[in-house]
Amino acid sequence: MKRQMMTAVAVCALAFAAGCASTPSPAARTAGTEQTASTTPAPPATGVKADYPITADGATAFVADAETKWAEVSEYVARIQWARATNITFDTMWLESRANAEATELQVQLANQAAKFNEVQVDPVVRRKLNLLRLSLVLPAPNRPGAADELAQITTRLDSTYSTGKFDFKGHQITLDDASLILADSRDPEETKALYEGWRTISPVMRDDYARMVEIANEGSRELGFADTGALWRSGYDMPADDFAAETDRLWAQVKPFYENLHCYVRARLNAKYGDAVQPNHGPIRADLLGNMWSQQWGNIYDVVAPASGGASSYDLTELLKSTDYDATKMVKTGEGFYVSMGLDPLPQTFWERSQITRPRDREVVCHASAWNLDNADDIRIKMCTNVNGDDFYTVHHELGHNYYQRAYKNQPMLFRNGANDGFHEAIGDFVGLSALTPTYLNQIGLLKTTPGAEEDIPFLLKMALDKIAFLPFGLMVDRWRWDVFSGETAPAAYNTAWTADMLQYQGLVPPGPRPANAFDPGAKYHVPGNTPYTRYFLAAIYQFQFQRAACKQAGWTGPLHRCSVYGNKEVGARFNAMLQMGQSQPWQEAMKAFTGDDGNDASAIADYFAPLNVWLEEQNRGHQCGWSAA
Ligand code: X8Z
Ligand code: ZN
Repeated sequence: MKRQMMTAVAVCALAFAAGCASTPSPAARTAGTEQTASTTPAPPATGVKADYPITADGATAFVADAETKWAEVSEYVARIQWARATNITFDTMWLESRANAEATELQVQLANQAAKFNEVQVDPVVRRKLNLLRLSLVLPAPNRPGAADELAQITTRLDSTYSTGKFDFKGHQITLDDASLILADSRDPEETKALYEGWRTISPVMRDDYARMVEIANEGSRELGFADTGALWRSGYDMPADDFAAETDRLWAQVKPFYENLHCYVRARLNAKYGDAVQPNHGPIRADLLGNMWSQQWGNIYDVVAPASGGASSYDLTELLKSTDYDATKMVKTGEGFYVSMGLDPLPQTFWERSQITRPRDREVVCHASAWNLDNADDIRIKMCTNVNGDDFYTVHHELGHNYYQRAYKNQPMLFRNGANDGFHEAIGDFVGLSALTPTYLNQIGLLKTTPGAEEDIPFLLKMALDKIAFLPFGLMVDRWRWDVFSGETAPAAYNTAWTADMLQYQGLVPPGPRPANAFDPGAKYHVPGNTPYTRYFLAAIYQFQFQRAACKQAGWTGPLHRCSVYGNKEVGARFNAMLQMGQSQPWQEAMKAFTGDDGNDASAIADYFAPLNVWLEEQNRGHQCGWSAA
């Protein structure tokens, strides 16, 4: 997703909206593919007036005009972005670059105009909007002719190169989704290595573009008063940028011992399966053995690491979905059903008419899942290449969380139509997913025949930890790498070695073999060429458990947190929706307090949820030398 303001648009798509925000549309049109040319608006002219008085009234007038203008432009740009993301061609790339450049120029202009009111005493709501205008860009262009165009061409090219990437595997050209499906199930280290290395052949071509993009965006960030683009990204959390970085360190220190326990246990089980030559029982883990292209979630290798005693886990969601009559659309309907059970409105008919739920066979698209709001109101959609499996069952709930958030805050003023922070936007659907993955819920919707007893707690928690705990260091390292790139600490020649070093330091992982001299492995992870800030997912991995703990308390649940499901609980739904409706109108700490009562970020909820597993892991690891050397 992209960055940006609160554009109409995608959460997880390039360009504007940063995580899932949206914008209002001025004319409340029923924008649709069926619109005729005569109703199609002309490209919006850029800019608002140049000469507002530098007074409180001037600030109010400027903000009002900026909101109207941004509503108009963001919808226009969102529709072009959707057209490119669902049909990548020379022409749609051309159009998107043009539209993105115009929108960036407008946002830079608005950010600079907002700064003129820095010394003026204004109403707090106006002050918040002025600040948001300054922070709204993910990649600002400098204010010189041609810069926004060059930047936009690079970002569209990077995103499209990633999305159309293919490589040779056993004599066939395969896509990322083909490769991911094989990697999830393969237990042949030669094959997993070939898939890991094969996918990374798509990205060396991106490296020079990426380096140039960093230069331009840094120039733009400095013009807006930030040290570099990383500093701009860290400034969007209602606290000083340095405090935010320190806060992520603090949270990581809280959860790291748990990750190290999981790492130690999984390494021993991989060693038992593959032997010392493939995976030694000391040091880092070989990244391709973990069932995911970036080793960011490890749930796909549950069968390899399942408790030796006590039998299999209570369920294999992929098997359940496949052996029942699930297809992609039924998975999305099921996800909608969860939100509706909490008292939220069904998705609009246009969602079903306009979403891309499966990969079209006749054209190139951006398959990385995203959720969009095209008109900043009700034109919400997902864009996925859904497969029938457990991973995509989770992703459907995740994406719908973005859409429900977007719709909930649609009545806020334009500049507040966004998540409380970008981590909130990512955490909404994940919170719902925590209930939707419980055996109790799967039994309620008929996927699971019986609800297992307490003997299945450890298998269930282990499976959840393979996804949720394994993700934490990855959620951190992507932007640690980018922060160093933007600050100049990591020069282009060191892009790949720095990435590999961060993998080792944070995740305790190594590639399956030496990387080639031209490797650009960060480019093989969507959010890098897609320019989606990633710390949001680290935050979401913490927030979703804070939401879960609070919701289960509201529901009167007194059992273990991991068995709690809020399915059907309209009281929790109403309180949750009240937080969603706040959008970005107040500092995120207020939204957190409103729903959870918590004062801020708190990793203790994740510890509560997984407490029984952590005890169990420590027993399993007794006598093992855990950890790895990052040197
Ligand atoms: O990008 C996503 C979502 C869209 S916002 C599918 N996620 C991250 C990823 O895939 O790397 C969700 C989990 C983390
Ligand atoms: Zn998301």
